[in-house]
Amino acid sequence: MSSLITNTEQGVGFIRLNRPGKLNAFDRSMSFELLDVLKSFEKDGAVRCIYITGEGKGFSAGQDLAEVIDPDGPGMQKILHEHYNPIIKKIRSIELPVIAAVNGVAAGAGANIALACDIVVAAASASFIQAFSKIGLIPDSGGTYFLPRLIGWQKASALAMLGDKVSADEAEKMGMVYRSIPDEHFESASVSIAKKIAAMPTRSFALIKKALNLSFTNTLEQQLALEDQLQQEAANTEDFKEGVSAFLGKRTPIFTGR
Ligand code: T3D
Repeated sequence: MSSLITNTEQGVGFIRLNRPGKLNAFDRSMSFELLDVLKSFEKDGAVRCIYITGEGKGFSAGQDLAEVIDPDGPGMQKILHEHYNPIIKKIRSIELPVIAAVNGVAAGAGANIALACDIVVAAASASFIQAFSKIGLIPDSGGTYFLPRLIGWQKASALAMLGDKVSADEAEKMGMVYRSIPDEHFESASVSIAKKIAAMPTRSFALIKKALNLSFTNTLEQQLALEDQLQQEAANTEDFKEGVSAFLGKRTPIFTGR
């Protein structure tokens, strides 16, 4: 059985992590499948937004701990080098918006894969746990990078050390996620965000990602120069022409992603 369920609809590439009996914990096979499907959506001109969620009651419980102790398993070094680091780098560099729809618990690398996404929404009953310290590890999969940027040094430090469970509502309040959504509307509301984004100017999202990826390390001078360069690219897109023309013509724009 595949560890992912995927489909495309209305410009959205859907990815459902599919190991529900293990709360969608990542093993080597699921990690490679996720990387492959991200790459294939990247090349598929019809996909203009990627939506990642979990099958069953969890989003993902992070690394499959049974695989870690398996003497025939990949071992710690390969797990980071070959699984999580390439996934995180792909999510940040892919020229498409990636939405994490966190439907349930997100722990360890499962939490940090979600936090690497461009927009993170969570069902009200979902939670986030930097579970690493409980088993003597440190937050990986970009946890030590994204957490302090999202919620500040102090909260990042405390959550990384204590491994507290953070509810979706708390996560929204501290800026870890964009929005906590009541469970009963979660799937429809999160899918409708994805479909809305898929009908918007896709190239500008790619350029926004590039700018944000560098905004915490660039100086103001460098960031202004980068905005200058990226804005020229945005202004050369068909979607920019369409956006301005629709505004002036008092009509709804039809963006094509070009
Ligand atoms: O080499 C390296 O390891 C480096 C990479 C590190 C990356 C990481 O992600 S390290 C962190 C790994 N994740 C964890 O430590 C979290 C472990 N899971 C939990 O703490 C709890 O499951 C949760 C708090 C996430 C949820 O608790 P609860 O009570 O809702 O569910 P549960 O009963 O604990 O889990 C349900 C089933 O999923 C259960 O199986 P069973 O007993 O019904 O057959 C449980 O064993 C399984 N499961 C949950 N998490 C994992 C897992 N199986 C394997 N690996 C898991 N991570």
